[in-house]
Amino acid sequence: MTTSKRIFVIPDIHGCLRTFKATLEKINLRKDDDLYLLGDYIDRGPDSDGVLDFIIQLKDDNYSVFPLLGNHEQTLVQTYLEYERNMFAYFVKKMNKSENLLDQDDKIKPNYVEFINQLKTFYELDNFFIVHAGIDFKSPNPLQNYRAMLEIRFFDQYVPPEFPKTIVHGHNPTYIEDILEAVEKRKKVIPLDNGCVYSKKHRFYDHTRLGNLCCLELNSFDLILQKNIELTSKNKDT
Ligand SMILES: [Mn+2]
Repeated sequence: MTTSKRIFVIPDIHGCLRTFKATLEKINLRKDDDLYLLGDYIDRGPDSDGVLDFIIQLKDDNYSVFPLLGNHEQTLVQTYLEYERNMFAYFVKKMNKSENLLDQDDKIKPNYVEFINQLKTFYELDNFFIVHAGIDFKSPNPLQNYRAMLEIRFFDQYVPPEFPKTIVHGHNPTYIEDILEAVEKRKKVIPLDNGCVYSKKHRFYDHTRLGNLCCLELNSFDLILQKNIELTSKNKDT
């Protein structure tokens, strides 16, 4: 008898460390599980540095964690290179509420740079393509369009029928009924980001249909939901 190991996918955590930890407790994460994380660990939520520290700790403790790059991590590193110091500090501290990612000189703490620089843009399993945002099938070389993999939205109608894998992605806050339907029908594209950080009334979103951190197990297709349990909310409209 073969027992396949459990393979979990968790999308955009956005600084929601308590919610992330509660999710891992709910699934009782073990070292023989694989855990794929879809990126966007930082910004908006209360504890960006705490989330990065915790993921780094899981890896150090020999959990099989496969963290992907999200556009927020990419943007953090990119704006550091492009902006002058005060603008960068304003961007990180005031706009994204992630001041603990910076040291006293307003540089990104070196261990976070090291962590972000080794993040992959996608993972391919036998039956799954795992990516932060999606794939731009309208571009000439979709599987080399790494920018789209971090930023694209609403691509599912362009997935060609011959594309052999199920695409599991985050990035775009998706109402819970649409996630449940995609999982139940095992659609070709599975959105997993239920906007866990958007648990309070919001200008654009109906927050009553958001606010869970989702966790999908790829063999059973069990979907585990964890409500946002952050004590403070720094999430701003964006
Ligand atoms: Mn994103």
